[in-house]
Amino acid sequence: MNQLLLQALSHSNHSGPPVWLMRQAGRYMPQYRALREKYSFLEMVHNPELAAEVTQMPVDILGVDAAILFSDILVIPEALDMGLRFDDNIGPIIERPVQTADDVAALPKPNVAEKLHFVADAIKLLKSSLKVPLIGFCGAPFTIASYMIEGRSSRDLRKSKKWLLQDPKGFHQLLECITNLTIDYIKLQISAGIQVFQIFDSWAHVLGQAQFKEFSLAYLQKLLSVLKSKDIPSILFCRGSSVFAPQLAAIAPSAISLDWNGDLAALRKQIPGHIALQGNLDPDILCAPREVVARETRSLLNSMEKEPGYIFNLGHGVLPETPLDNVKTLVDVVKSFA
Ligand code: 1CP
Repeated sequence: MNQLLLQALSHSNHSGPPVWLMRQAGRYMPQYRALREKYSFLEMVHNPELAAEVTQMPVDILGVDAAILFSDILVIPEALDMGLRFDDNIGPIIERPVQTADDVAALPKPNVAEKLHFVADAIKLLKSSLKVPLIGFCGAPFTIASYMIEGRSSRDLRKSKKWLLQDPKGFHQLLECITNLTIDYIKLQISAGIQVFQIFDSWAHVLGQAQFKEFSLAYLQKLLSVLKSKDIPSILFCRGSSVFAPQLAAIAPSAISLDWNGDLAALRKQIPGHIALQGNLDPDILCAPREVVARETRSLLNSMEKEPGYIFNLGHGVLPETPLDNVKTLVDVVKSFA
């Protein structure tokens, strides 16, 4: 069993850093695209055998040090029967978004373990075959709320921000509802066998510091307390994590995953040493010529040399147009850095 990720999370890795990539299983991979010709994204997510096969793909093809469960953060609104679908051009669409506190009160109260049993089934299948740690995940309540309100991906989250400014109480009711379901979802993944858990707050960067504290951090803290009580190492990723790092450090996750805007070595000096760091290569670099990929990867590795709590990753997910060979180059460069 490859223990590098768990060692880095406990600051005891004295060889080269572990590497895995957000969105390491996805459309940039020809093997993934071949499966997608036969099945829709949601069919793959709902089918434990297919989800396990795709989770395993980057471990076999790239040689990464961790697998992340193939699923999506939006299974929570799906469990609320909000009419989730994925359009190849638009991305996720939620047919029946929530607009008022009354809409929140009218949401169903699903049994998460029943509705999302396919996630537990995929984890159980993977447990017997994987030779690297399996990362479970969920969306941060604020990020999930934003999709539930906007109905699809939106650059500025105007409706969500209008709501939280006009009716903070109603907005908190929505966040509470999502948080309670997510706690059940985290417990489901832990009992099925995940070893590490990452929380994605992909839209946190639209919030100011005080808004982040009130509408995101407070709920992230609730999710972290569940992970802590079960001794599962946690990684917090935000778009905006370079800016929110002091606030994130205050709720003490095992690791913070940094976006690419911050200088990782400089942030290392600011973030308390007991918190591991993950990141933060700009995903666009992976679309550059291969020598640029190798040079930038080495440069980041050199800046974090001898850091026992460092996990190599990107500052956000692999872009669909990324050449597979460039991703292989990145992983090879990290693996040859002793
Ligand atoms: O085949 C396809 O077209 C599907 C593309 C795809 C994939 C591969 C989507 C749709 N989701 C996923 C898998 C996924 N999503 C994983 C597991 C696989 C892996 O990482 O290797 C994870 C962890 C996620 C998490 C996720 N989904 C986030 C958080 C991370 C991030 O990218 O910020 C978000 C925001 C989503 C929503 C979502 N699902 C899919 C898309 C294209 C999006 C983003 C839409 C947007 O930008 O608003």
